[in-house]
Amino acid sequence: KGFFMLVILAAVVGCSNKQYTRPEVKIVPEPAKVVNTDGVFVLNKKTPVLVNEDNPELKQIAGFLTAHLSDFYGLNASVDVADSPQKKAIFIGLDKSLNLGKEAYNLSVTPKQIVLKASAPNGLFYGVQTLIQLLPPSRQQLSEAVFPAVEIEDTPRFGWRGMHLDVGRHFMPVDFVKKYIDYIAMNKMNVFHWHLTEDQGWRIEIKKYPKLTEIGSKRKETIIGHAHESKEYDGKPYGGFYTQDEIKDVVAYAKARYVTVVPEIELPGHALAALASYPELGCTGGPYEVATTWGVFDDVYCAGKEETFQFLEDVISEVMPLFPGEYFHIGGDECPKTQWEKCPYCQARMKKEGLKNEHELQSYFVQRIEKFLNAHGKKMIGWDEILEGGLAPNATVMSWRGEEGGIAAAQAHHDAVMTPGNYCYFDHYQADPKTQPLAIGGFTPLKEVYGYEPIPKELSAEEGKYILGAQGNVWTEYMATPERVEYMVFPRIAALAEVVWSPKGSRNYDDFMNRMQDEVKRYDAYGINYCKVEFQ
Ligand code: TNX
Repeated sequence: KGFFMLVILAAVVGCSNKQYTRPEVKIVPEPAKVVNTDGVFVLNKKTPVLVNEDNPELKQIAGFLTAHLSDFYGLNASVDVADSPQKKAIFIGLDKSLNLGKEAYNLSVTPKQIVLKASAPNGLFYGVQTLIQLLPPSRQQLSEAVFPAVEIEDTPRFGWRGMHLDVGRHFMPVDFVKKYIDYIAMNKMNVFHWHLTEDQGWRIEIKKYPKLTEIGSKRKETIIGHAHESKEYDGKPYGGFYTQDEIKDVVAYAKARYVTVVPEIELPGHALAALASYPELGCTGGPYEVATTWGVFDDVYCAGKEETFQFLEDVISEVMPLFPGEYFHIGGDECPKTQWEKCPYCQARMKKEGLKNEHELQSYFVQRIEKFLNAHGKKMIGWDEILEGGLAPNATVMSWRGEEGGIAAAQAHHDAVMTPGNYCYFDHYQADPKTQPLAIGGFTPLKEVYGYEPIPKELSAEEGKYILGAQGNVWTEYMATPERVEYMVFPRIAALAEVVWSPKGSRNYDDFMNRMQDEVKRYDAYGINYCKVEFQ
């Protein structure tokens, strides 16, 4: 009988200690090392978030966590300063002596406390992204939030984890560009490649050349449907551009989320909007019109005239200071040589410089621009056509026509970023076209993206080091709205994030899809318009 009483007593004591089920750890992208341990850490209304230095950057990082706690669960945690981890607190500590990589972090969640440490703020920011993913994926009012106990040591596989956005074909408002940066950051990606100029629109204010936006940012109408099967236009004028103040605002927003913005000013091709604004920059002198259809156009910057280079150097001089990152993208893709072949200025230039063909003329063009960029402390990056006719001495190659460009670059000991169409083009269909909104073509479902390996097997271990990483490209010919961009980007961005972040050996599609079940709930909570075909 006495024994029976004891059991009851024990049960009563036990019950007064609330029981928590340990949530499953489901992080995307999968961290480098995860050890599941027993128990949970319970955050309540009194749990503080501590940072170990009284500085705005650390407080801002902690602020991303407290903002999530309040936005998702109505829990208002305070941010305070403390030298060392405390019981019943979340501690975010910058510790240079740890000697971790800049983007690496260690996270320990025990029933007693949470300790996040990194050698640089970047790592702490990614640790916070992980902490957010340990919490319930849906919005709900809570008095307590439960974290599963876990030990995580995490570091990215690649340094260039990029997403591109073409705002030339369709302009995307500043508010959406910021959301896009949020999406990049929450996937632990770190480069936003902003494609700012196109045949169909020039989207960045240049004070010295006001016509670029007065004329070049507007087109008289837009083609409906596929260019090759439709000549029907919507009859509506279309336009938009970013002021330099807006650009600065976006760049600062990205910086706070550890995203570097790489601007792209296209040359020598995809330049009709610029030529429509300043016709003297073309071989024939125009007149030209901002393009109203998609494709590749014969009229490009004249490579013979000095004023072309003066113009581009002036433009670049205004753009460079707006973007503190080290890379400047000069395009370089799809430049037909038809006008150059007929142009007396271009032919005279070729003769004077001893250039054998128009590919060498393009190479001359790009190398001149590279010299200018390098002299101003910038590294040049361009699409893989810049390999043709001789690669500029310090150039980084963005390999889009398959992997060949990246392979050639790495073998020549040049850096490369991999963006092959078959895996990284998010303008392709992701499911049966019959069930999908109109897209440019191609077929790149989620699983295909997930299966991508950025280091081509053709490369030796030494050459493989020149592969900086990979990037998803989002060309917007058939994406007229932010909602459509979201649809094409999600969930494929998550697959690519894992490709560039997680260790090669840990990749497992079924496991990824299991973790994605929570991630898509988060998409719902954020109101992201993602493609649901794989989640029904
Ligand atoms: C080729 S990818 C282009 C873009 C188009 C895209 C459509 C690249 C460097 N150039 O101008 O939008 O195909 O997929």
